[in-house]
Amino acid sequence: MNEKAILPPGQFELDQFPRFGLTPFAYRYPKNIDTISIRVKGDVVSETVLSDQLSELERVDQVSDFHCVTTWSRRNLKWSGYRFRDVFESIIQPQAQPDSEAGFVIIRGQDGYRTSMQLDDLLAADVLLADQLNDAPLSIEHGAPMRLVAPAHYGYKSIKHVEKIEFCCESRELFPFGLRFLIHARGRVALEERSSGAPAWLVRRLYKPFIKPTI
Ligand SMILES: Nc1nc2c(c(=O)[nH]1)N[C@H]1C(S)=C(S)[C@@H](COP(=O)(O)O)O[C@H]1N2
Ligand SMILES: [Mo]
Repeated sequence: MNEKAILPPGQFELDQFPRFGLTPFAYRYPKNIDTISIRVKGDVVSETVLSDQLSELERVDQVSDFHCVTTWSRRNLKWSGYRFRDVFESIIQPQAQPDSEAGFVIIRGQDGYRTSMQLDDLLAADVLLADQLNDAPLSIEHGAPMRLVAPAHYGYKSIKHVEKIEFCCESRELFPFGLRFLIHARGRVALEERSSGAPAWLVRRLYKPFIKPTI
């Protein structure tokens, strides 16, 4: 992924890594950045809080590229944290016991921003719950105390300041009807799943005027 000189379709390389958020969220900062506390809820047998047990898992360092749907990419970010798959298998499955049908997962940040991912996609080896970026503790700008990193998906799936993970047996719409086209249920970068409904080229063009003011 990182060695390749070519970026995914429709992306251009940025020489910085800005904090980015949709306007309602961009200036909302998390209340708690000192302790990790992520509630696992939804279609589970018992609600569980992820916190100190995470540090018993294998720490994983990973260099990956980050792709915002508005078309900028930042290459070679060095993340450190825990594989979502390890968190799922070692803590979530035994403790929370999600329903075996719960393949739709809603992840929410302390600022209220949320997204959904398919459990299958979250279990990919490169999906992390990260607490470090470029050898330093994650800053508030980039998602302290812990964020999701899903490099194969557009940035809007990589929730910062994660506070809740909800397992659901049924999928749900998270955006109001008129804004739904802005996101895609899976959001895979390689397939240019930028939007639901609108063609990728149109979405790229729509975002163009917003790139400068938002980075
Ligand atoms: N909690 C939260 N997570 C979020 C967002 C947000 O506004 N709030 N924005 C998303 C979008 S659209 C992108 S591109 C990335 C940007 O990550 P960065 O701010 O670390 O660059 O965060 C994603 N995760
Ligand atoms: Mo984004």
